[in-house]
Amino acid sequence: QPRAIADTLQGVEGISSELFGEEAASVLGKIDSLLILACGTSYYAGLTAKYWLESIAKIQVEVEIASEYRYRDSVPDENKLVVTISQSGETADTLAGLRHANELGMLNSLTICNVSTSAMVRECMLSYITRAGVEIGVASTKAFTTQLTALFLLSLTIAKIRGKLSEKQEAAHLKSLRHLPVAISAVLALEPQIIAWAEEFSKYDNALFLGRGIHYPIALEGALKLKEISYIHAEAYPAGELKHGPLALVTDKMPVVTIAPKDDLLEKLKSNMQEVRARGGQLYVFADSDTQMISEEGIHVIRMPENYGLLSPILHVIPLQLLAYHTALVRGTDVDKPRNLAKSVTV
Ligand code: F1P
Repeated sequence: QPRAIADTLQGVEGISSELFGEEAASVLGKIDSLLILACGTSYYAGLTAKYWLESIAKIQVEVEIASEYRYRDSVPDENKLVVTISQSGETADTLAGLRHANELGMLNSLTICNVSTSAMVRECMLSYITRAGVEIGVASTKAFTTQLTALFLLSLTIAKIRGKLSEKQEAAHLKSLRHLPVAISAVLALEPQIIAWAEEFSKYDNALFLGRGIHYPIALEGALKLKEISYIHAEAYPAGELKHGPLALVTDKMPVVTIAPKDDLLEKLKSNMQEVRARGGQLYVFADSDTQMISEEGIHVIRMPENYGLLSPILHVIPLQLLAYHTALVRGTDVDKPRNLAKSVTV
């Protein structure tokens, strides 16, 4: 993943619309909202990007599951940018969503895609090609982190066009982006601790994943990875939703993976964690290095090497991918070719 991200950032000297193609200056200059369409892991990349686009570029964003979008008559808006996200660029549902938006009159389109020769790139006006390389496994991993990298660049680009990005902010964001490969290498060094968790984790039949804010989509992705390759039933919730239903599932047989970076939502998240502990649920917490955590039985903590601010989701997803991977290895499932799934869903 460090190399895939470094490759995806190759040639990025500064933030400029040209990163997205020749016509990008005119297209990105006239848009006033975005509609993101994608499936599976790519959809979760879109949900994460919504936070960046809103907070950095101050622009309105809708994120839709592509397989559902085409069955709606959404209100056409010619100043909307339709953004598709796809590893393969051939996913039938995402292509159908794009065509549906085009038919409704929304013609400005951009794709974040890993395959430059794909249908998605041909059909979209603008593109950013991620350089994740070939993904052997069906379950997306480096495709996801490179998509997030490209979506962060898109957020910065739209922010700059809209006059919402100072030179100082641009330089600071670029510095953080360029440091990502090193930061990810440090996260990968957590693997022995995750292997130890996977031994325990593999004995469960169900798992919950909790996150808040920008880390909620990362919780969704962590649950999806676990489902896809270890076949453990996993669901993700924004932690505040626990008390609206899922808390009924929490017993000492329910592990609860919690993404707990040190941010403004941490105190609220801690009270959600107490609700879990009070029902006997085992907490598996990914905290930041300086997060204050109570040390008690039933709370397992792995600390991330550094707090990564706005780009923290890119780091926090890596241990979740590793947890799914090692849990699957312990359970003896095929991590590259999960049953019933295809790498590219073209029908
Ligand atoms: C979307 C997706 C992947 C998933 C699997 C099935 O593909 O849902 O996220 O891992 O491969 O398809 P894509 O549009 O990103 O190629």
